[in-house]
Amino acid sequence: MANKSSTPLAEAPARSSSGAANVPPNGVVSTTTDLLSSQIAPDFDVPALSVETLSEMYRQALLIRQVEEFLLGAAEQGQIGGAMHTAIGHEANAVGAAAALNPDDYLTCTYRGHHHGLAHGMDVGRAIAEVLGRADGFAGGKGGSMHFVAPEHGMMGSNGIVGAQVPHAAGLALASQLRDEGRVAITFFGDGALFQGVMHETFNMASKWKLPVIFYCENNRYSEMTPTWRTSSVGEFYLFARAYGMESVQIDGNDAEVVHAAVSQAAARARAGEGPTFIEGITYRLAGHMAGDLETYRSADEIEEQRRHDPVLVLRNRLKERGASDAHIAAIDAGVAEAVAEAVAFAEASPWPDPAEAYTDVYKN
Ligand SMILES: Cc1ncc(C[n+]2csc(CCOP(=O)(O)OP(=O)(O)O)c2C)c(N)n1
Ligand SMILES: [Mg+2]
Repeated sequence: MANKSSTPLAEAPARSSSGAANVPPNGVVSTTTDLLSSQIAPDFDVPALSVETLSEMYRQALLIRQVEEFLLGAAEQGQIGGAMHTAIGHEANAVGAAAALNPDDYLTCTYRGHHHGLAHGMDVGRAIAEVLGRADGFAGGKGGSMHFVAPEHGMMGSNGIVGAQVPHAAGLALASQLRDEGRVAITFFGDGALFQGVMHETFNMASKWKLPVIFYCENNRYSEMTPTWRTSSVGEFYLFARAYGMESVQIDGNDAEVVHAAVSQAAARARAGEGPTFIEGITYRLAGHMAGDLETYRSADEIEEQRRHDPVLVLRNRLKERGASDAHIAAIDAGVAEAVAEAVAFAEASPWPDPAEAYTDVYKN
């Protein structure tokens, strides 16, 4: 059964019989902040991906990381209007899922969605331009970081309202089902979103109607500045879905190969008319909740510990284990650095939107 091909950067402590190394007083488990996602072993087979596929996933994860590091710096210099949330540390959830789906499958996600948009094929220069509020952005600079949208890539919208993108995905899945399109909808949300009522209405309806939708919880153990173990009555989030008669799994969300396997299975189930799957990807936010977060609510030691299972390094190590040469990896690194520099230059050269544009696309024409 358990067949995890993951090799973490360093040996992780074994899970205790109760499921976690340190269980807080209220007894919750996968919500604890000191759980390394490498401690989660999937109870399904994880097929080994080719070096070619792993290389592409590593390239994407590194590119996403470097784009977001640039954006954090730009935000600190006051170049970005509004709130900006990075997914530094979450990259494997995006690249593993995107590699398992078709380019025209539907996607919705949260305000923390740069990684999903980029993994789903959005142009890097235009994505950065959107965050910088420039005319070449995907929404002409009007959406910004929190409202990535690119229907031509199946990216139907990120959303600043916690949980709101989840019923949207069920609606897209219903449309696909009614039109017999064969398209799957995947929606990403955080652990904090699980306490919104609309999530549970959606789970019930999607399960009852066997909608082709994948509910993917990026459990980073924090809802803004609050550790989820302080607020959740349930320790293992994937169990919520079982109450709705839905398949659900808990996986290492920092291991793109495991994510790929879980999403592939969920997509096959959805396309076969067998309904939704809930995936709980255990991950960790290595940067603040948003640019400017002082991070007084967690210790530097906790973050350092979690860096041992940084998803970008997991992919790099996996490539080495599978025989990729140092030169091969160095060539990917150089290509990413060049691509990011080009994209940044494009975005920074993009003009500001014409002020008259402020009144267009506000309502449907
Ligand atoms: C309906 C609603 N309530 C509250 C907020 C404020 N808020 C923004 S992000 C956030 C935390 C969400 O945490 P989680 O779902 O775990 O996602 P994460 O930010 O960790 O990725 C909250 C409460 C909001 N945007 N929308
Ligand atoms: Mg969270």
